[in-house]
Amino acid sequence: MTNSTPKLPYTYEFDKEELEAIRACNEQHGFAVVKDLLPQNLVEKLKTEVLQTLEQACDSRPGTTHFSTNFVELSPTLFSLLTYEPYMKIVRHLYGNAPISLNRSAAIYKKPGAAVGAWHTDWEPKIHPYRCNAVLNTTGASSNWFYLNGTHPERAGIAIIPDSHTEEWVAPEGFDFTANRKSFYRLGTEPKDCLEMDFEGVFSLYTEPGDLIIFAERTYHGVHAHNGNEARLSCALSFRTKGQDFSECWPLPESAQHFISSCSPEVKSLVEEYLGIDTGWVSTN
Ligand SMILES: O=C(O)CCC(=O)C(=O)O
Ligand SMILES: [Fe+2]
Repeated sequence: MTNSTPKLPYTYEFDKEELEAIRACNEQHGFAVVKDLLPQNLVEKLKTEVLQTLEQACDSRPGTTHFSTNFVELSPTLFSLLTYEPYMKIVRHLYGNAPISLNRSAAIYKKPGAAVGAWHTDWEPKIHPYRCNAVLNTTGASSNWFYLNGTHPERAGIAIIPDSHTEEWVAPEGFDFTANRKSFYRLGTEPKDCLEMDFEGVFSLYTEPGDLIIFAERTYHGVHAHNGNEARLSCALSFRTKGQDFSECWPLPESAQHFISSCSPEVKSLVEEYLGIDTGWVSTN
């Protein structure tokens, strides 16, 4: 784990009612943590649903990581957060209470023994040929992660670089960017995505199971190695403002079609522009 985690000169952990402070911190510093947002019963249900979704896909090898990229379509509890007001009022406030759409969702099952997850930004440019990440991660959507076992650098906890969420941000001292600024590498080494977890600017997060970690689309993040003894379970949602142009996009997948048409009128406006995801899709021009 990193020994150099500095104490930040500003508050980044908030109570769920501190809507404006949460928004302002994410805008200014590229991240914010909301303490104690989900009650234990929702955390337990989400854990069960992450396990149900990903455990059977897991092989017996230690240290592997498994992803779902349409978890909101599969998890009744993650879906129920779309009408969970303590959460949704934070989400709406992040977008200045403008009309918003569900952008994407995820779940991750990470086994003990997993190696460091390389530093990267989720943002990537739409330079042909590009894939769905370039479409869904250039919408201005902040990620909302629920680390259901909490976050700790000993147990595959996430680390971020505060203030790395702007186009103007320069790589950490002694590093340069890899292609398209996707990651960075230490000068004098091969230009490969950075796996170091202890250099100046790294901020390792510590959270409890009901906490929410918000970070901006461009914020650089890396994941510590998993030296704990239970699988790390996490899930995420993201939202974007409505009315964006998706003329270059995959056809609405059947699972997303089914998901949208099965939604109650209460969440219609949040899901009517949902695109689902087709991880095999490639841009045509
Ligand atoms: O494993 C994590 O916590 C982070 C995953 C991540 O950064 C991603 O899916 O883009
Ligand atoms: Fe990421």
